[in-house]
Amino acid sequence: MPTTPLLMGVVNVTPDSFSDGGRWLEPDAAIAHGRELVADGADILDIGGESTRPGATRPLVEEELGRVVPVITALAADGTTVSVDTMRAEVAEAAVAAGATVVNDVSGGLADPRMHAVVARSGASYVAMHWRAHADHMRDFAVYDGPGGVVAAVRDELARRVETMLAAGIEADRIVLDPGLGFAKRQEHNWELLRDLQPLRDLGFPLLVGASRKSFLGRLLGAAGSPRAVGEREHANTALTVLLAQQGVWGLRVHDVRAAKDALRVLERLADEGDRP
Ligand code: PMM
Repeated sequence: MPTTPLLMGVVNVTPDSFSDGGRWLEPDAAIAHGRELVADGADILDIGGESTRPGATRPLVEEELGRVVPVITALAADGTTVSVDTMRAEVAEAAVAAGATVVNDVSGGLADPRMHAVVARSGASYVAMHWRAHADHMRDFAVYDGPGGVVAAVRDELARRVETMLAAGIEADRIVLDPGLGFAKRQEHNWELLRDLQPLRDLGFPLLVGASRKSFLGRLLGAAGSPRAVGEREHANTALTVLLAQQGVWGLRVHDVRAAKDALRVLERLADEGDRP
């Protein structure tokens, strides 16, 4: 049985995230929500101040800083492991100064040329996700026509990101990779990646996967043309939690930590054979 994945609980301090936009925009609400997720079993809290929903426009850097820094400061002061979900080096730097120890960059460094240098200096762990373009035009980049399709393309593009990270001085043991479900991916691309994560694992880095509440699950569960509502996709995510845990992923980025934790507890109990006669 592989080791149990870490659960990264999502705290979106945004007005417009697809999954929970606006619910935790006030710092106190976001902090309280983060504490709830820790009580539910989150190992890491991922604090984000920019929505990456398809078509989203970017906040000003000052807005993003104003959203995430107070929340990170409070949650890190609790002793919780905090990750900042940002594509901006300036925000990553401020977040680490406020107590974050993980930088989760959905662009893998492509959105901000200073990111890798800042992460290298910071000593933080670095989650580099597969990404091709900002949310307002990422749909145009969801084309994977080469040999090996989406799986080979994601593997090769992440491998190139790793080279630039290492060259910038981010040590290998600080790097985590993420296939970037839903980012410049059509429905079928997400399923192909979930079906075949092994080539990404073969790159030799821990994997984080974020499937929670994403539209490919809504499309699967809904009727033609009307995806299942965001809050009603949890059982499907639980199925993926089990699948991905059994494949030995390092971490799962989830909104409903309690549901994911319950699934992991079942797997852990099954792996504990102490009750065999
Ligand atoms: N997905 C979202 C945001 N940040 N970070 C990583 N590493 N992986 C993801 O899949 C990912 C992410 C979008 O989801 P949200 O709007 O619910 O936060």
